[in-house]
Amino acid sequence: MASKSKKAQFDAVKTLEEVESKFEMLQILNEEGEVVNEDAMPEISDEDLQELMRRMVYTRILDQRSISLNRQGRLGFYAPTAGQEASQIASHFALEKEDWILPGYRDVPQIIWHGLPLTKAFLFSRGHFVGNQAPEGVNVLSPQIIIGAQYIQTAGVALGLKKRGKKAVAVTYTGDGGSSQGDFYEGINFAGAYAAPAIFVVQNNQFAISTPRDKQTAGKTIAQKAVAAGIPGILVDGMDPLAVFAATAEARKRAVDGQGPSLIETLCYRYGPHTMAGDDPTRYRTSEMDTDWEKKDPLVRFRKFLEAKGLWSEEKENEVIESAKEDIKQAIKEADGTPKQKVTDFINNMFEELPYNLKEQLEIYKEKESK
Ligand SMILES: Cc1ncc(C[n+]2csc(CCOP(=O)(O)OP(=O)(O)O)c2C)c(N)n1
Ligand SMILES: [Mg+2]
Repeated sequence: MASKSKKAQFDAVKTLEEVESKFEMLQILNEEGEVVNEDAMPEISDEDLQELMRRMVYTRILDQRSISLNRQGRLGFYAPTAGQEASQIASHFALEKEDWILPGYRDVPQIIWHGLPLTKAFLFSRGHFVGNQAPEGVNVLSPQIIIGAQYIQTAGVALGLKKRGKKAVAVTYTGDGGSSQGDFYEGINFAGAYAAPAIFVVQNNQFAISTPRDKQTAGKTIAQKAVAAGIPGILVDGMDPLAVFAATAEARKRAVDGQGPSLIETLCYRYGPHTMAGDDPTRYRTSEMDTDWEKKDPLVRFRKFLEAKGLWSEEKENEVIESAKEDIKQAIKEADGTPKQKVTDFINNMFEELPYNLKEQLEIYKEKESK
């Protein structure tokens, strides 16, 4: 049948354009350390501002030391964090002790600031089972290596918190690459459907190893993926500690008030390689790109902001650097002194109730280790 020349009653392309245009990036502190969005300024005391800076400086030193310890063969798996301090530390700073963190492999700093001893972080890097045992009351899971898997686990943890009537949230992190996984969509969708108190953070550092962000999705932003799950999503300047803090604090408030989960995309950059296992970023990134992003550095802009308020000084910064170095020295010594793991430790640590085949292997290794 010939179609009548009727005016379209709908315009799906326009709908998409309208939705995408809403996802503007939230920035509070610009690259010069000036407040450019007074209305969005979070409530945060001078002491907390200083503490946030202290943690970011400490974490930058931890990253530098971890890289050199890895090169000396004294650490194993390590995924560098420099450039992502605002994304990681300022989001964590908006949380409370009773919240649960489900990190990815690059998110070791957040679980350290949540209470995981540095020694255990080093043991995790060495693949030692003690590194996967968080002390009682430290609500963290081990860093997830399977990309995106922590998103589904977070929906479950958040639902558990809700069923127990806890005023706490489950917070998880993945990367731009992780947002392409089925687990990502399943996690945010399920949490949305059950109004589970979760915060889903995507640290968009624009590369999944060497794969650029524009190969992950046709979407203009990753934040907009929240719309399909019926949950709030926000794109944040991931180099701006105040914007990341404000967005996370808001998301947490909504979650504990019973309003369900949120998705936060933090636009950031990792200065180093993907991991210390040998990738070469110069093969997939230009030095111009590196320099442009280093100008946005979260520590530089926060330092300027704090100095203008009389809240930071070179002296303060040096104290933090020295104390970080001292802590790291002690922790690596302690890690060195930890008894080598035995195969039986490894097996015993995997299940509460061992399956029959592992029970058999356990006996074999008990016998071997007794000699
Ligand atoms: C399910 C799964 N597929 C592939 C890998 C291999 N892998 C390790 S890291 C990575 C890239 C992830 O990139 P992104 O999510 O952007 O996080 P980033 O490393 O940039 O922080 C891939 C593909 C994996 N660990 N798990
Ligand atoms: Mg990435």
